[in-house]
Amino acid sequence: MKEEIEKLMEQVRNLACANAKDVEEARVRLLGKKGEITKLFDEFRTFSPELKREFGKKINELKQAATAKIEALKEQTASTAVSDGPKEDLSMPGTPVPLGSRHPVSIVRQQIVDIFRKFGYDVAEGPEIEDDYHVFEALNFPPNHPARDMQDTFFVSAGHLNPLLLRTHTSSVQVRAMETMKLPIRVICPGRVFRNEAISARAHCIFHQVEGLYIDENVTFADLKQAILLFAREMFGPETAIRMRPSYFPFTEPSSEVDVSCNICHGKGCNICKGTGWLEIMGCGMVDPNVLEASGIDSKKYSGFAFGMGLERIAMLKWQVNDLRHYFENDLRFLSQFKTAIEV
Ligand code: 2NM
Repeated sequence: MKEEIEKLMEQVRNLACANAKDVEEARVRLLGKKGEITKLFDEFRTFSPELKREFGKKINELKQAATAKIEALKEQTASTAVSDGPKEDLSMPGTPVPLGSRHPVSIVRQQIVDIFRKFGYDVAEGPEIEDDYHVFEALNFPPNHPARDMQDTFFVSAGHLNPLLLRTHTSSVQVRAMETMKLPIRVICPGRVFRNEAISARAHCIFHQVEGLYIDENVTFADLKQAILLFAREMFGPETAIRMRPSYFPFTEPSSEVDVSCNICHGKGCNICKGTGWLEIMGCGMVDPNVLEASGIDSKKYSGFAFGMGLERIAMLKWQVNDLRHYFENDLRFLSQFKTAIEV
């Protein structure tokens, strides 16, 4: 009995366990119903009073030591309870996380915003759900203009004096800028716009614009032309030329379309510029005095120019994308081609 107790005491002292499962196994082996210490107690019970006196203290010490050791080991291994599988190999290479890429429309927007920031423009954003006043009324759209029709605009709530609708251009943000900003105003407004169009390779019901507005005393068409030329050279390269063609917008007078020289064929004519040597990139004009006055700006004292461009269109020209729908389909075969354009 003596050797047995000492042998088990030695085992208890040297007991070491890597995890909770090993601790439980040790507990069962020593103190379980058929455990070695339990068996010793069974034998002990059959002893004569003298023998009991001889071994009682030792056997109790053994039980206490074993119980304490098991408790201590349980605590130690509590956090390893789940790691009874193979241990983590910290020298293994990490799980690769594929790098995402920026959307081509975001890349183009960032470029345009950066250029105009450099020219001293602020950036403003506004609500996509707008009211008729900020999208049409304040921008000199006549009451029966086709854009105000259900055919062309998505209405959120119609049949109302000032219905809510999805903005068809970001000019509404510029109206809000004219209402609230101190003059002179230099602002560009990037954002998503909505038009009730059948979706095709060349049209979509959602697209993105950047519009710009500059209002101060004595702003002329020459300032407009210079601002656009500087922008075009920053955006499309220092050799870029611009051409302006007369046009019409309700909010500007005079109005113009802007073309840039085709930097694929350098004016010789190719299939991108359809043989003309020119690519249309934006519309612009001098802000109509009615628009200034509607927002409380004195049109005798102040004048301004404004311009607007479609980002999908510019991205199409930049990367020769032939179908607008690619921008909205989230097909990684398309999107992952713009990986190299990540600059941050
Ligand atoms: C364009 C073309 C021409 C424009 C006008 C205004 C405002 F609010 F000042 F009247 N914002 N944007 C404008 C002018 C937009 O986009 C093709």
